[in-house]
Amino acid sequence: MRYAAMLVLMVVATLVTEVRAAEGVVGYYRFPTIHGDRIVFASEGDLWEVDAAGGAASRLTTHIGEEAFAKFSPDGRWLAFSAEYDGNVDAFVMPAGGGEPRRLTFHPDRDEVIAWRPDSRSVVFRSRRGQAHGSEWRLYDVPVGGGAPILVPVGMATLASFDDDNRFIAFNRISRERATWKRYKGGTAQDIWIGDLRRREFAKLTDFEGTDRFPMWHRGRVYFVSDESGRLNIHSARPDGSDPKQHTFHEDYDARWPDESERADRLHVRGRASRVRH
Ligand SMILES: [Ca+2]
Ligand SMILES: [Ca+2]
Repeated sequence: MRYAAMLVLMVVATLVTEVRAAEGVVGYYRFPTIHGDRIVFASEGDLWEVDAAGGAASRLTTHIGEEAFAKFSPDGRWLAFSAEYDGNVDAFVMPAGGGEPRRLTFHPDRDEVIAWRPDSRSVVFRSRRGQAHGSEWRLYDVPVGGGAPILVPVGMATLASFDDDNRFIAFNRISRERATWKRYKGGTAQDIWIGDLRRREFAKLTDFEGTDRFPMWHRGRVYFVSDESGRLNIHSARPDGSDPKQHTFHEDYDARWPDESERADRLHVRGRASRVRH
């Protein structure tokens, strides 16, 4: 498992180099999502697709509005993302291979795509709609076919991932992933929470005083990034907090905005593509 994770991190570094060489320009590549051999990422205000092995990237969107936060559905059929097409950020979905985006949210607050439910039937996005304080995000489900968003009843929540049975959620209550502060240990340092959606029971997975964020549920473990080593690296633990492990050991750059995908029996984890200097 450890070697698979490190291998894919290396592949992404190669990918960035090859994309740069193919276009003859230096890019800024953010918010990657992976499914099987396919990676979609954001750059130049559009979404791009590239093979996980590297090569030239293809532009999936061309609208003047910015697209970001793309997430492949677990079955690989769909690509959900957030875009500024109609005056503010809303959630959209389109076929994974490209096609006409279909709008899923219509609220004047930002609606940022965070995850999919395991059955690929609904998109989970975060929004501050209806909140008195601007820093309090909530999670909402919206059916892939469209419909009224439904609050995910876990209280304050930002980044999230669901187990394969759709019973448990791993999530952050606080959003600080855009901040560039290093080794922050103040009052808004992020921890991972585990929620049992059936029994409505919640507990902290992590208690490190620094940053633990981007939970990714995978085969009975919860993976996340933590700066416990001084840099943001990939860690994991069982849902009860036992058997903690560190999987990557980057010392120069943080692993940011990771994503995971199932392929055969391997876990794919990658760092933020833009961590490569440009
Ligand atoms: Ca665009
Ligand atoms: Ca909106």
